Amino acid sequence: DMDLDAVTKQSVLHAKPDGLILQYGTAGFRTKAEHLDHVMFRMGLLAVLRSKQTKSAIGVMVTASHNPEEDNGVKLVDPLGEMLAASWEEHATCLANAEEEHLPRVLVDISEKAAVDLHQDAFVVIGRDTRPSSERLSQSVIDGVTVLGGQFHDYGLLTTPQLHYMVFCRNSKGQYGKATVEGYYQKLSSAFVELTKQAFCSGDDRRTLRVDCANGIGALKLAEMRHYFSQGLSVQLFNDGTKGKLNHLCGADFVKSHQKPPQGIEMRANERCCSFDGDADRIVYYYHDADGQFHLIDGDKIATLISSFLKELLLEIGDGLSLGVVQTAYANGSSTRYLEEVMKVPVYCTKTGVKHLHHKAQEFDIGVYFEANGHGTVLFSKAAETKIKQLAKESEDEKRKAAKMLESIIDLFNQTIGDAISDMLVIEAILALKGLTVQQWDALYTDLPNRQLKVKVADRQVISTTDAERQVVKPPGLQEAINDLVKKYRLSRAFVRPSGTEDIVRVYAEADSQENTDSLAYEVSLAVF
Ligand code: 16G
Ligand code: ZN
Repeated sequence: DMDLDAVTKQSVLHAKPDGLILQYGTAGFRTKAEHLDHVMFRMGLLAVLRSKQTKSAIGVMVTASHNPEEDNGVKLVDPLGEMLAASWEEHATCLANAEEEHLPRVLVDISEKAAVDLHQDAFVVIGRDTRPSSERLSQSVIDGVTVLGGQFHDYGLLTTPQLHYMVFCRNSKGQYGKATVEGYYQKLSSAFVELTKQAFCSGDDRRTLRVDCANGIGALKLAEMRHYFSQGLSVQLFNDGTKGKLNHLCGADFVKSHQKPPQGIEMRANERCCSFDGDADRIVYYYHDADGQFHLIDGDKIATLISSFLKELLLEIGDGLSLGVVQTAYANGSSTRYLEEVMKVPVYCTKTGVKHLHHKAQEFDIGVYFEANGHGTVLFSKAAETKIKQLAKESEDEKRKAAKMLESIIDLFNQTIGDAISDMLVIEAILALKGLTVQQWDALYTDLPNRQLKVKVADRQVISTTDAERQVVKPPGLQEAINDLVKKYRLSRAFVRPSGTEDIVRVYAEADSQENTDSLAYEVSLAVF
């Protein structure tokens, strides 16, 4: 049973600021670090209940991803390394906002509603990013775990995807990999070396990639890991956290939203660069050409490269395995058109947020999902994995070769969540195997000009949407107004949605020229007021 007196006593040391109300949003709780101590303690409590209920290890990650250094955040990771189930997001919100004196009652409520067996053991794994506040906050998580009698393992500094990987490893009894940082490095690196063998057989063809690490955790982990795959790829680290500030004028989110290179990286014409975000679960590529023009290769183009490679291999093995691509409304219209019309791959659109894409992608034998912002991965069904493993053993020649490559790719992807390090290795392997330059990759299709704007409104929740956030249902009249504006331009599209991470409404527009796109986005933002 729960020692509620102990909880009450401890909780006083992690007091909730008066009047503060927070929501478990798309990526957990996220706000100024100084407001989060009580949330961390309480998420430690909640992780114990979730662990008892699922009879599995549960993860707690302390990070605020691409947010400024002063912010922090926390999210729970479910047994298979997935995002926390939606019904528990509500429990998380209730628990985080409970007044001190109601805390015991709320814990009992959750246990009853979720039918938690309180006699079960609980195990929680904890990771954190490099923010100055993260160490202290993860200690508060530990306080919460221990006061309810939970066991824990604190991994200390980890990328978010590494924590997801650890959770899945622990719950799959070694089937997915070893639940250590070393195990993660070895699993991915040996898959990369195996996959790229053919590409590097002709002499020393070691490739170089410049990586902007957003002054975050990615730098530490990549610096440790690069020795494992150094025969095939040499990575040069920039914004490694020794000088600059986390996410400040750098990182994947900065590059994608400003559509310009980060500060602190030395670019050379036509050479590949990439940026991670602050917790290394997003990646975007870019380069500048001989005229100094900047070219961004976002999550949509990453999804396209990966899908076309997978599709070729699937044709080789000829086994009728289904391939699907999942995007959000932010996917560039050109990417969707290319995937559907040129590559003849089925494309689906879901709401923003990893959990939505992830669940849709699970419907296919092979489900590729990417957000335009560079978050994504590929999921392989159990049936697909079995089939591929069997073909890699039994079939011959070309078919066998393709099956073996797919086998390595299964190991190279982090199948719990988008992972910048894993995605980077997949992309580098594909480019090497196909002999593609970054320009050739970029030339697959031309992005439509696009623009995102933020609009401050009194209450962003007055806007509600449907059709994977592409249509407004409330307030009445707004969708009609957007339709009329969109009609004025060629190749145009626009939508608005309340942000799940900031107190704003986001506007997205696409059209035939940047000028028209900017006008459309501006006009739509006026209609939102
Ligand atoms: C979170 C989501 C990300 C999404 C973004 C949208 C996860 C792990 N992360 O960062 O996928 O693109 O929110 O933010 O789900 P927005 O709602 O403010 O546009
Ligand atoms: Zn992130």
